[in-house]
Amino acid sequence: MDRTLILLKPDAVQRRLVGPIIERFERKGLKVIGMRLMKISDQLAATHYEAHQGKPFYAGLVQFMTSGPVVALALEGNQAITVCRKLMGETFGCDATAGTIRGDFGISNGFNLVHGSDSPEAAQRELELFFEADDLHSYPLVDDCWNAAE
Ligand code: IDP
Ligand code: MG
Repeated sequence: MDRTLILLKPDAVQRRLVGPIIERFERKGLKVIGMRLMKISDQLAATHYEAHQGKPFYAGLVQFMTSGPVVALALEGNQAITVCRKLMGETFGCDATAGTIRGDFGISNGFNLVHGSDSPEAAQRELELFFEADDLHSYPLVDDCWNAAE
């Protein structure tokens, strides 16, 4: 079982798309093991996006991500990191395939609704940035058997 960090970005909250987007992940078979509505500080945005420091879009990205509340989700499931990235679609809404979250709900480059960890190392690092260990919950669901790897 993999775990990944998903952020529903400020545009998702502002556009009242929190429910429809979480539904995409749940419907696929991912389990919500942590969830927070929160405001990201400048410091947290800088740490989270440190790989992008120096890029032309960096300042705008930090400004966007700190502009209003986000929903942080910790999701668990078989191949969760890869599966979530596929559900999200390409980075820019205008490029993202229809049927994906970014492909169905947005057309902007930067305002692209969701963040998802892109590797196991990133997932572990990002989950620790957004969640205390006590706020991640392992629990059985009645349909776990149908979402198992085997
Ligand atoms: P990802 O979110 O698909 O992993 P990254 O390349 O890691 O994409 O970029 C992080 C975020 O930075 C994107 O989700 C998007 O919000 C923003 N971003 C990336 N490239 C651009 C750009 O060229 N213009 C504006 N915003 C960008
Ligand atoms: Mg990325």
